[in-house]
Amino acid sequence: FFFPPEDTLAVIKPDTQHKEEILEEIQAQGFTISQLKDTILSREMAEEFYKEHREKPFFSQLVDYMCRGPCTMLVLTKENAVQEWRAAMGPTDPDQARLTAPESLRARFAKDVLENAVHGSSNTEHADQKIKFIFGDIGEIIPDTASPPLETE
Ligand code: DGI
Repeated sequence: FFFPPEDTLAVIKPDTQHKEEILEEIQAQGFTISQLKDTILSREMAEEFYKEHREKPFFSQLVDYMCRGPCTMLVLTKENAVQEWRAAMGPTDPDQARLTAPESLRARFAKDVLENAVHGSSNTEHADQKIKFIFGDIGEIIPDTASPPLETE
């Protein structure tokens, strides 16, 4: 069988002292980094990004954290990328992650349940939506104006 590769959105959140180790783990686990950029989210963008959590008591803290400094935004590509990246991150709360998934990124690098170092889409629909939101339509063809004109003989 051929399983087409899948995309997920991964975010290395602000203030992580472990960006290099996280990028190494991404490579070690065989994800292809299809897109990468460092971005400081505006408040409005952070609110939109986490709009599913608007009613949660921690929403404003979450938004403060997400726009405190640069995020590294990544599109990771692999067979079953959404689930595999969720597994690589481990549970939301690092106390739980250290018990149930001690090798996971959150067990190793999260500070607490809020400042938990990494984000990953929870399903393919969210992945497509958030990738568009952060990177725009990546299927779009950008004309290469630096190319020499075609020979027309
Ligand atoms: O998909 P996850 O990031 O694992 O978890 P989520 O979608 O339920 O929550 C999104 C983020 O909101 C999470 O990465 C950190 C924050 N958060 C989740 N649950 C709590 C929380 N922050 C606080 N302070 N307390 C929580 O219980």
